[in-house]
Amino acid sequence: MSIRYVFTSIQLHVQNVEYMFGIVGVPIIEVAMAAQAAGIKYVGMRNEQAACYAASAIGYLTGWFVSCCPPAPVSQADSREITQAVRLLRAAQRPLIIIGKGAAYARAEKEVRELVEVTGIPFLPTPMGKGVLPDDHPNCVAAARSRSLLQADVIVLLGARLNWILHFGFPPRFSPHVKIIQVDLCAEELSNNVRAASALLGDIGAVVRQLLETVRSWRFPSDSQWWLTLKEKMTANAQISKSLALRSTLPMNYYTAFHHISELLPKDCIIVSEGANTMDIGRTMLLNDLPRHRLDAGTFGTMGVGPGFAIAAGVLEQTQKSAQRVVCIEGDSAFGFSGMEVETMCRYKLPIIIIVINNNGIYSGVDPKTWKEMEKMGDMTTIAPPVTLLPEARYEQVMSAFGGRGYLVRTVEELRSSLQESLNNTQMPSLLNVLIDPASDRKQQEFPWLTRSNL
Ligand SMILES: Cc1ncc(C[n+]2csc(CCOP(=O)(O)OP(=O)(O)O)c2C)c(N)n1
Ligand SMILES: [Mg+2]
Repeated sequence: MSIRYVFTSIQLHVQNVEYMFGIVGVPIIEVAMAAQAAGIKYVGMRNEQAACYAASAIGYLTGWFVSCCPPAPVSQADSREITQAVRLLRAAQRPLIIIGKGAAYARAEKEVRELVEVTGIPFLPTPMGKGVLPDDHPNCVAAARSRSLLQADVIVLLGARLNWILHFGFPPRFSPHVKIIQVDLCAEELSNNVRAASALLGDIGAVVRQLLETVRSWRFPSDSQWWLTLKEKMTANAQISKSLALRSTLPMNYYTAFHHISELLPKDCIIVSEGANTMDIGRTMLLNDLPRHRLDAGTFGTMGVGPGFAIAAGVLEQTQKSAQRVVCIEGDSAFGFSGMEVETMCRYKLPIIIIVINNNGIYSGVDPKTWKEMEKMGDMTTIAPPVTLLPEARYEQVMSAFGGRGYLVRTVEELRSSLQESLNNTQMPSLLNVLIDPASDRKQQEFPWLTRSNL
């Protein structure tokens, strides 16, 4: 083993690196061995891409980013900007706080909760901002997302980027007159896409504390027209989701599957998710109670992140005394990107439950009978709709191939019993292959412009 490799791994150890994810081959094997000898946990993955996703998730979950540098100074915003922000906030008719992943990264949950509870302003979490405050917090207006974005006149943006997830901050999803109070640690993000009415550069926790000190006892009235509008919309949307969730026809739809999953999931489990409908609907139906307990395809909507994220979370959970399950909810297409990482999960006996929401395709698919009929028509490369995947593929057998528990699920009863069994089985990972209606869709969207196909 070369001196250089040993030196590298010892350096990593000195820099507090605890985990290394990778794939070895000559001449890298020695690096992994030296890392192990230096006390670093080496997790052998099946694909470098998944290894990178796992490493990034470890950083996010543990708060360990660049420990080779001295701790970064906690920066505060310019006090004149704070005064301006509070002036805007106090004049707002329809204020909204958007809690982004940056607030989770900054571990600012205490300060953000105080801001929400002192001011009484409604809040909306971004996908990975979910859980900074619990999704069932009375000020959470996620169930009236479109309405709150469209009509808010002043938005406090806490560590969230105005990218496609937030429709770039543009009309028709936002009011053209909306005033953004933007809090971010990253100077380049300020006024990105929409010019901030107040740009607060600094650590989210520290800046929110500044806002709290200046806003003092001002409170947005809970009997305002804004709150009434939002509550009305939330009730109406909740009723639509509920009626879809309670349908008992088979195959299940997305809402029914998620309703039963959400009833059984422990509040403190880490939820990982990717897919299109699977991720979007799951986001609204599966509640988060704790910060940094949801990992999903987030900013870039990149498929393939799920298993790597789940492995990182699983490795961390495995070291806890009361290890919680990591629940990885995958669309059937999304699962295909990094599916071989199931072997990694089984090799290390990680506490992971994969739930594949299987609709035979990307957004939708066809049933086995239609597929057979299409096959009779000729060459499938010219006939099969590009979104389709093999109907009723047996993804659960990928798990059983490596010694984990695989379940084929068609009914609500099977879903509930297999999930319960998987939650009780702390020895091995499991995979539930949940066959849903290939034509199941999202409930009607008020603004389908980013999810609508041009077909
Ligand atoms: C790396 C990458 N390739 C392709 C895509 C395009 N894409 C968007 S969502 C998606 C998969 C959606 O299907 P599925 O995971 O089965 O979820 P469903 O909508 O069917 O529930 C794909 C391939 C992407 N987002 N990322
Ligand atoms: Mg699918």
